[in-house]
Amino acid sequence: MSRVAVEHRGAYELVDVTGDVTGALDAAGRRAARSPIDYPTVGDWVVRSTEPRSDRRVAITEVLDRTSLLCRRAAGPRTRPQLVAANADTLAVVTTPTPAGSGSAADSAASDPAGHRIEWYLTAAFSGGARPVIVVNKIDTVSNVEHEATVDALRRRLGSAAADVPILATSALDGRGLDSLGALAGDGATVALSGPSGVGKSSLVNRLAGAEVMPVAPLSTDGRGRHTTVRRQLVPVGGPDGGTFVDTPGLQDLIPWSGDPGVGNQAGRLGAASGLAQAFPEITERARHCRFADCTHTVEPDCAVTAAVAAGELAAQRLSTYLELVSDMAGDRFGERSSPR
Ligand SMILES: Nc1nc2c(ncn2[C@@H]2O[C@H](COP(=O)(O)OP(=O)(O)OP(=O)(O)O)[C@@H](O)[C@H]2O)c(=O)[nH]1
Ligand SMILES: [Mg+2]
Ligand SMILES: [Zn+2]
Repeated sequence: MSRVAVEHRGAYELVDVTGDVTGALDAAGRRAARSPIDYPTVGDWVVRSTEPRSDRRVAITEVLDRTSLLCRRAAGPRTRPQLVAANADTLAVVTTPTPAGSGSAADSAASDPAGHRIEWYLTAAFSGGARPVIVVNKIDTVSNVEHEATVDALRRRLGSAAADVPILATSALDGRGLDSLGALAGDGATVALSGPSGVGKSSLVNRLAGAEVMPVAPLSTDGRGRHTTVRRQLVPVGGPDGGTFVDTPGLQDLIPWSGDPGVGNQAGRLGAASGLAQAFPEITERARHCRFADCTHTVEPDCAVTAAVAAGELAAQRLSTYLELVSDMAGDRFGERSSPR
């Protein structure tokens, strides 16, 4: 069995016991592919030919069923999925702490200056069958009080979902919290890291691997990341537990893919509805009691969700975050919904 470590245009760097080879999907696989989801991606387990073809690539003859698929909506006007990683057990959403005095902690902790929103990542993880974990990195840059305030603000912001989302605090500089992060990849598990540019994803991976596997670069003068990592890459970490990390390029935005990720569990297929239900349990549970099955929780009468906000049982901010996410997933931001004329 081989695993896809790096993806190039039409070719894949594969790792297995015999070492590294480059592979390409065979003609039958290409013919059968209906969408980007049907192509191999980083983290996939594949079956390959032993002998290289004339172009010195081996043929990938089969992509094994995935246990999870992290998938985002590609930026731009066309509705298309973009794969982040396959078979990740955990999605580590990396963020940084909020120094005191930099605005309202409750708002800024969950959305960093680049505007990235933790709830989007959580929904993508849950939709695709990976367990989300939040990693607050660079805790060496703030006081303990500030770092605890960041974690508290995150928990408050995540509402009922907070119970299902562990929050780790790390420093790739002084090594704090790295054992907990490394432990997520114990027993041969795979942990994908995602988040905005410059939060220290590659620095964390390098620390865990004990080598400069991934390039790292300082922030630009305005404090933003420089998009140093340009490709997704599998990074095996040594140690008794084995385990694998997937480093990924920093994202402006991760909008969960609303289509079928093609993965499931005993309860059935996963996907956007299941992801939203896990990321916003207190909203989706109430929504079952709305008068209209297709209630948008905005203007409808007998809406159990807006009633909960009015009664002070549900934070208005939580509902507006949910509605914004649903609208992003529907592609409203790209003007895809045809407006009635
Ligand atoms: N003080 C401090 N600096 C850190 C820490 N982790 C990373 N950095 C610094 O932050 C900068 C960006 O780190 P990277 O690891 O390149 O960030 P990244 O998330 O991989 O960024 P992209 O690849 O652009 O997505 C570098 O200057 C790192 O040295 C940390 O825990 N503490
Ligand atoms: Mg990086
Ligand atoms: Zn409603």
